[in-house]
Order: sequence, then C-alpha cells, then structure tokens
Amino acid sequence: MPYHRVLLTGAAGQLGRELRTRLAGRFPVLRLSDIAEMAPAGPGEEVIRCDLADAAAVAELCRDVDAILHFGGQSTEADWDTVLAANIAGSFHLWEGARQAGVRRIVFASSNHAIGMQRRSSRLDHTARAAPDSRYGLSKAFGEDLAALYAYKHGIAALCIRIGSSYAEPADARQLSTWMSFDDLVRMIEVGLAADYTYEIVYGVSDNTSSFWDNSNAERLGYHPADSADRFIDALRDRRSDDPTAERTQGGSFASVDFDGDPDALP
Ligand code: NAI
Ligand code: 15L
Repeated sequence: MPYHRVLLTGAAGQLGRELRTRLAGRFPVLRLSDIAEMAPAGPGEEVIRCDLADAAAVAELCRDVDAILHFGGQSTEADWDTVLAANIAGSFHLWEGARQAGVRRIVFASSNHAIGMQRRSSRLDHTARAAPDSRYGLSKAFGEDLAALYAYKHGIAALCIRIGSSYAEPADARQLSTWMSFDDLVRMIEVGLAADYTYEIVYGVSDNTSSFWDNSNAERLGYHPADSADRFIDALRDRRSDDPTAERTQGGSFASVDFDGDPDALP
C-alpha cells in the first residue's frame, strides 16, 4: 500500500489493540493515538497521546500522515457532553486536521447505530437513510456526513464502515446477524486503504446468513469476508432479550433505552 505513515486513533481500545497487532509491519510508520495510555512504541510505531477534543493537538497529530484509521472516541451511549466532545467535535477536529495536513483518505469506524432505529425486517443497503438510535448513533451519522463534506469538497476519500459487532466471537442471537470477525475487519480496512473511490458507506459485517444488510457495495469495492457467525447458530439462536423494542430494531438495546415512540412507526 502506498502510504508511508498511517495514523490509528483509538489505539488503546478493544479494536485499536487488535488492529495494532494485525497491522504491525504493514506500513513504514504506524502512528498510534488515544486519550488513554498505550503500550510503548515498537519498531515502526509512533505513540502519541491526544484528546480528540483538543483541536490544536489533533492538527499536530495529523501532520505528516498519509491515511487515517479513525477508531477513537466514545464507543457506546453516553451523556451529551461526552459524545459532543469525543465524537462530534473530535471527528471535526480530525477531518480538519487531515485537510490541513494533506491526508489522502480516512477509514472511519462508523456504526450500525447510525441506522439502529431501522427494523430488523428491513434489509438495508448503503443508501439507507440515517435513523440513529442514540446520541452515540447520532454522532456516527454526523461523522458520515462530515466525511462526505471533506470527500467531495476537499478530496479526502472516506470509507465509512457501519460496523455491526466486532468481537472475538458473537455473544447473542442479534450478533448472529451483526458480527464481524477481527480478520474481516482488517480485510475491510485493506479495501478502505486500497480501493478506488471518493466516498462510500459499507457495512462492517462478516458473511452471516442472517445479516440485516445487503453489503453489495462493499463487495463491489473488493471486500470478501472469510468468516461467518453461522457456526455459532446452535449456541446462540435462543439468546434473546425479552424486550420487544430491542428485538424489533437493528440497534437492539441501544434503540430500546428510553424508547417511548410508536413501535408501528419505526422506519
Ligand atoms: P473502545 O471504547 O474500546 O475504544 C475507543 C477508544 O477511543 C478508547 O481507547 C478510548 O480511550 C478512545 N477515546 C475515547 N474518547 C477519546 C477522546 N476524547 N480522545 C481520544 N481518544 C478517545 O471501542 P472499540 O470497541 O475498540 O471501538 C472502536 C471504534 O469502532 C469506535 O469508534 C466505535 O464506535 C466503533 N465501533 C465499534 C464496534 C464494535 O463492535 N466494537 C461496532 C461499531 C462501531
Ligand atoms: C457499537 O457501535 C458499539 O461500539 C459496540 O460496543 C457494540 O455495542 C456494537 O455497536 C453493537 O451494536 O453490537
């Protein structure tokens, strides 16, 4: 891949630590950043602690970077001030720092929670309208629009990956649909770094028979998942909540928290 220095935000997090290991040696320099402490830099690594809410620090973080894997920020539902600082302001600072630094592309860890109020019975593709299920999901929908602004107006290519559930293994019946293995996540990042595109939305999901999503846009770009949650079906098919809103919506428990809408009016 023709990148000298790649920046990974969220490097201290669950996925960041997996990616640090799996991407080791792929680029001459992997710059790792997080607000939290990270393991010291190894060969070919730079480690920089940075709060995404600090615009000047983020601009400095982006200097001399060719591509960014943006995985940092608040990764679950939280109070507005936290989401605003880490994900809304934080993502704005990142894209603006990228523009100033001449970064060529950004692979963005968006989330299924950007469309989490959608019914499970709707099979969505990349053209589905946003339907956030939480302040967190709203911040991911914002991140996708932010990426579009900088892609079309400033030429920073962006792949927005609406990740389902990326863990070592799926944990319940919903994740039989939403699970993405770490290896498939790396495959999607490879597509994000190598494919020819300006701005795209794809679903971050393995080859699960019961996936909620038509991921043909990812396949068109060159994503071919090698893993599937299907081997966990017998163990997990009955692991469901007794919450009808969670079971009806793609976002599950994120959608059902504080839900006082009309269940028949879901998109
Ligand atoms: P995580 O919570 O383990 O990692 C997020 C990292 O971001 C943490 O290390 C945290 O310290 C850092 N962070 C938080 N606020 C920050 C700030 N203000 N400045 C700098 N760094 C900050 O989450 P995980 O699971 O590793 O997810 C990584 C990314 O992927 C997140 O953006 C998340 O929203 C997204 N994602 C993850 C999914 C999953 O299944 N793991 C599903 C969908 C999206
Ligand atoms: C996400 O966006 C979260 O970051 C993660 O913690 C999971 O809850 C995941 O979505 C999911 O929907 O399973």
